[in-house]
Amino acid sequence: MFWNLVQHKMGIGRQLFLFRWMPELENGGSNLTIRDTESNPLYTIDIDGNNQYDALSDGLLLLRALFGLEGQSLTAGAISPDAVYTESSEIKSRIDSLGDLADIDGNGTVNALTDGLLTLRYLLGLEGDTLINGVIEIDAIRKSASEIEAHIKTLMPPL
Ligand SMILES: [Ca+2]
Ligand SMILES: [Ca+2]
Repeated sequence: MFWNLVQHKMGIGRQLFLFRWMPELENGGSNLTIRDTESNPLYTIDIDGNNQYDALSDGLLLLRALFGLEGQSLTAGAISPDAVYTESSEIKSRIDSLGDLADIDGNGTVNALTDGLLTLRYLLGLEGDTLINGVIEIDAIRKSASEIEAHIKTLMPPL
């Protein structure tokens, strides 16, 4: 079911089926913890800590975590051989620490089928319309591909 859903959203489907990862944030962005990536380079999307940004490890781990997967369901097949962080609890903690930075489209919530998919697509090398097609919410602050790309790049400092 999970992969059917992801494959659907990776295509051209328009239906927004949102998973609320942090329901306490639904009231808006005022209670988000603001983090400064430039002064704190620890906040990156190198989730498994192998000093590389990879779609099929880091991107997939982020997407799965945003879908609420835990334990083996979170990490199976998605940890690089040279990963520093291999336990699902460590992976989840690193993703949690991203906080509002993982809100790629800036709409105030962190969602799998928007923020998670945008990150995975970007790590897969997709850009422009292919990057954002079907996954930008109506209330997104960052709506254009260039804005989305710029935000994701702030989470990808040189390693
Ligand atoms: Ca990595
Ligand atoms: Ca968002």
